[in-house]
Amino acid sequence: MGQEDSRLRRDDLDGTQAMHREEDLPSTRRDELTQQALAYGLESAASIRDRTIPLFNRGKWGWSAGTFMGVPFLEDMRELGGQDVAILGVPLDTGTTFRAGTRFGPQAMRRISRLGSGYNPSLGVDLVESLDMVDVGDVSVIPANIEKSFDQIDRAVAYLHERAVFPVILGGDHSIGYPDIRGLAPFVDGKVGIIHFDRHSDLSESSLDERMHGSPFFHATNIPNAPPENLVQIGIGGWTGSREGLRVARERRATVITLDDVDRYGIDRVSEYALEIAWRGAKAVYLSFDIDSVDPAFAPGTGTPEPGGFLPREVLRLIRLVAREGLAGMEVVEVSPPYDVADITALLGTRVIMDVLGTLVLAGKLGRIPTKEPQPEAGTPGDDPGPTVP
Ligand SMILES: [Mn+2]
Repeated sequence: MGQEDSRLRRDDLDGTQAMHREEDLPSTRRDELTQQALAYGLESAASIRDRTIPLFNRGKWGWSAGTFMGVPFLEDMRELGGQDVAILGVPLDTGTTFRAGTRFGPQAMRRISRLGSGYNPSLGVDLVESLDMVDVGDVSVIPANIEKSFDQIDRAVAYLHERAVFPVILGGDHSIGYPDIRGLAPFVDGKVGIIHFDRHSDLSESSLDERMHGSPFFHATNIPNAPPENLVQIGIGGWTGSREGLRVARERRATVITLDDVDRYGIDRVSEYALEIAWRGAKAVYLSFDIDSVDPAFAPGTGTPEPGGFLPREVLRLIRLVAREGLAGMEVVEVSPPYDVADITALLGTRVIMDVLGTLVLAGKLGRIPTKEPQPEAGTPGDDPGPTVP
């Protein structure tokens, strides 16, 4: 405890020692892992300066929740092709204007999706038998730059379409709707219709000077083969919508169906009308599902809750009805786990996905309905029709 012991010299600091040791530390293994991630995760969009960032994130930050429904993780993206469905996470909340948190949406939906077997007794469909599904992990988004993130998302989604695998996109805030459609449109030989569930029309050109989560459909419907006449929005209403969005909808002749319209005309008629609008002269239809279309009593885990939304039973029925004509892809956006209660919002998001997939299978639009080899055995208990109830 002498006077000289209390002298503090820069050379004696742990920090200084670490600086010197760092020079001698090899980076061999890290470099190998980076190269492997680039090989498996593919090259990023041209706008990304750091070329060590792969297009599909292969592990760094995130990716710890297991895969969606426990399906295999496709680590090497060069092997994509021939599968029916690819689950793609887009952990972005840079587009939120107020309450952030949707970057945790993909991992929350993946985690709670394991509550379920893949079989649904009311649809009578077994996704495990009917679909070859892989989880391809997350897009490497650039949180500080939404336009670079759009470039990454567009490129990743385009890669899935190029390989003809049905994309299920786990958002993410709704800004990703624009690059999701930008990645799809070049692969459709004709017009793309959009069926959009939301309390908000998301048709503003910008928010806070940028393209944010209130603007995906303004920019998506600027894509030449995604015209606004084929955009149908279902569930709009409440006090968080933007006036500009309705002006744009009027000017561009998009179709806005409020929740009061749904009450007035009923689920069945609304679904038929939505299909008619989206499919008019179109070759493909994309489904964009904002979880805030559901009442916040059932979906509190979202950034812009708006009371008076759909009941889960209503929205699941509507979703099944609009999916039966086939889809070119889907997204579930705005699940924000920091605001969630007992995972119910994330769970509902997974159920929207599973109901759509089950419907596509039953409609013969995706995968297959497997049948057993016929078993020629007379008088099996299965032939017994059971007691008749008078
Ligand atoms: Mn919304």
